[in-house]
Amino acid sequence: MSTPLYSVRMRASLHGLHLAGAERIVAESEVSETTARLTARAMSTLGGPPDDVSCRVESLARQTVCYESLPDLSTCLVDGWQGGRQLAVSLLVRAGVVEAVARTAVALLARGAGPGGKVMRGAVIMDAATGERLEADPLRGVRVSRMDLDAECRPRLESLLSAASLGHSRVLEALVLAGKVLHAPGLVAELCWSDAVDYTAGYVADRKNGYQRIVDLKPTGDPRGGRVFFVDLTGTSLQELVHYLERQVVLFNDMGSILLPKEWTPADE
Ligand code: WAQ
Ligand code: MG
Repeated sequence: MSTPLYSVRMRASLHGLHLAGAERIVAESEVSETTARLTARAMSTLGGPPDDVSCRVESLARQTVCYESLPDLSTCLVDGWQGGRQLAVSLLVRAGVVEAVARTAVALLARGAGPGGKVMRGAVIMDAATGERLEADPLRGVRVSRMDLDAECRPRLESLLSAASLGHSRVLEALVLAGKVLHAPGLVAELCWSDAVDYTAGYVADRKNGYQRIVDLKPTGDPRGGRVFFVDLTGTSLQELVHYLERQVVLFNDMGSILLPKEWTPADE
């Protein structure tokens, strides 16, 4: 069991602008094929082809791997993105985020959280009680990395998601990312929606209620999106949190339930 695992990380850009990124953690025998697959994905990205693609392979010691389970996944059907944003605020408040802070975060992603309304490459870290932004670089934010499903769990999750009509790779990738984020020290909740113009869904995640998809969080055609990690750093530090998110290797060897979609109206509160 001492054979190393490999982290394979791809990023692609065009004229200096980020186009696509993806990563996997695989056994030695899978490295070549994974590299080829991620490169093919970079080359066929919407808005491409890129003028710069890098694919980095790095060995990881097995004893540093932390094995975890994925959270449950639920889906809330909402009537329009305004309703979706209202629901996101309610779910964040239930998770322990102060209401005014939750509203600030939604407004921040809506106008573009980077300098000048740009979309950030990574996530905002926000104090769940005060709304203070804690990430060191407001354009890059914090990038979550070094997480994946293990070889046995991946096909199981793929077939469950596709049976639930959630076979889009964004869902699986976001669930894995949120799964890691939820185990981070000091983490209270996460808010996310995509920056892809054709993808309006997002989610709120917290440890107790898991990954709660909200099918509509922005108007179609809107290129803005992002992630906010709400934190309470009592008992930990920003440095410890960021180190976990960027560096700790997490493999998921088990998953939660995939629940049936439910309608949500503001009266349900
Ligand atoms: N670490 C931190 N933040 C990231 C990362 C990362 N590895 N990757 C992306 N982000 C931030 C960045 O600001 C992006 O602009 C933003 O998140 C959105 O990224 O269940 O597709 O890859 O239907 O566009 C969620 C819903 C989809 C899926 C999320 O995000 C579902 C999505 P995207
Ligand atoms: Mg994107």
